[in-house]
Amino acid sequence: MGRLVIVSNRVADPRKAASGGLAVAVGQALEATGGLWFGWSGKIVEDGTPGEGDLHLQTAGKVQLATVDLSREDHDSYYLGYSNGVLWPVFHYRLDLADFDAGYIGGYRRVNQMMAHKLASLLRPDDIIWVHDYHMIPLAAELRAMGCQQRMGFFLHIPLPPPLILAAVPEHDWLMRSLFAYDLVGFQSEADVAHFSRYVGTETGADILGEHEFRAFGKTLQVQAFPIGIDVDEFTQLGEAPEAQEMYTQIRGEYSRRRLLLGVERMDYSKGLPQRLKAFRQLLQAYPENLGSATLIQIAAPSRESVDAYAALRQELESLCGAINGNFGELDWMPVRYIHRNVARKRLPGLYRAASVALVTPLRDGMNLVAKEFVAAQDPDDPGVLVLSRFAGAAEQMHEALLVNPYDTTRTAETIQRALQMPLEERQRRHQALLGGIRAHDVHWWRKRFLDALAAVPAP
Ligand code: ADQ
Repeated sequence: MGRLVIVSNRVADPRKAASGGLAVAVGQALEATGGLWFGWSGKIVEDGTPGEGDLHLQTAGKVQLATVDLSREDHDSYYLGYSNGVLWPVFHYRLDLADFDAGYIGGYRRVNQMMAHKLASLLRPDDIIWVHDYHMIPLAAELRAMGCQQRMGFFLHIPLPPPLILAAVPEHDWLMRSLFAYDLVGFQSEADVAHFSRYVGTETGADILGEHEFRAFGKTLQVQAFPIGIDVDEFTQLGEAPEAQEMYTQIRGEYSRRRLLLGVERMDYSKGLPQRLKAFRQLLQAYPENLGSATLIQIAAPSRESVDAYAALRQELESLCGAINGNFGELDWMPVRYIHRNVARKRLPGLYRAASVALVTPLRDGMNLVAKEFVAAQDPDDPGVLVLSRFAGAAEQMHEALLVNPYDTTRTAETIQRALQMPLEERQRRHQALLGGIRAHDVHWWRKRFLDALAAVPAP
């Protein structure tokens, strides 16, 4: 097989711990095989010329890192504007939060063109190119326009919404047509594949050749669900290291007389944080035996703070936490501990293990790796319970979690109560089944399945 070339918006040194699902999964994939990782350097050149940026090359172990700087104008229109102001909200079904500024698309196209141009100069004829996520949808089309004939695959880490929601993006037909420049397109869930199939069936008149094969614009495209996993062994080892053990001992000590509930994510409106806090408030109201005991540690790492919708979310969350603590708290018990910071990855397993219940309740999520990490970190003899939103891609696989509709506050609170009271034998049984699933479908399985499927695509 040829060299693996990964393209994603952000590039991270795979030898260093990263936060963010994509960085974690892709870093591990590349470290295993070696190859080239290409993307934005993270640097913004204030007075840079749009459509231009310096290319930086660096070696990190077996991996070559190639990154490009962005001008301020490109960053604002391509990254903040089109990627995070249009595609992210629409793909998470939030048309109300989309900012359809007609100026953004120019930057999105320009940056994809520039990226394609820089990448083309580094490519070898037998490279296998694997492009990640919504920032880079048109990259293959740009590379093809320059004559690149390598095998190209695309994986979307976020959901693909139903056709009528997708159609709200003014450039939806251009975006979806761009996907046909790839040989293989992967989605997180079967629901996403079904949305794709319905979209191309109704909007483009594509021929549906088989469950996974579509023909349109003179091109045949393979499409499949490849649910992403975590590196279970790595995460288990991380849990045995001193940082995680210390975290576990400290939290268990602090909460020895209490029941701990835990939420961990980037601060993002897709993660259902206000709804979760309302369900927790309902739990305290409806089941007063939890007063003085149930404590929610909510970690929400800062994310995309210069996008307006994120600042509003932060305010809403802070006010909800303040109100819950004010109304229910005692001198010796605060129901919510809200932390607007990253937790060091090495400490995370200890925190997960100390919790009786994890609340993973996004309104929409491509997959959600926190759900899988929580399961991997548990003590099999005395495991915690996972409360999982049915709207996370992970819900298609993790049937033994307690599935909830996060918009339904009353029943979510009921389910949290059930989780807190679940007998040991049931917890063990559910945990064992969940762990078996995430082990069988881990990140190595995901990578191999995608790359095998890409290699198997018939030559044009
Ligand atoms: P994200 O939206 O970032 O990923 P997720 O899948 O949960 O969501 O991955 C988050 C990762 O970052 C996890 O590894 C987690 O441990 C870490 N993390 C989150 N908050 C943290 C914090 N406060 N401190 C430290 N670490 C933190 C996108 C999609 C998801 C999809 C992934 C992978 O939105 O649906 O599962 O990509 O494809």
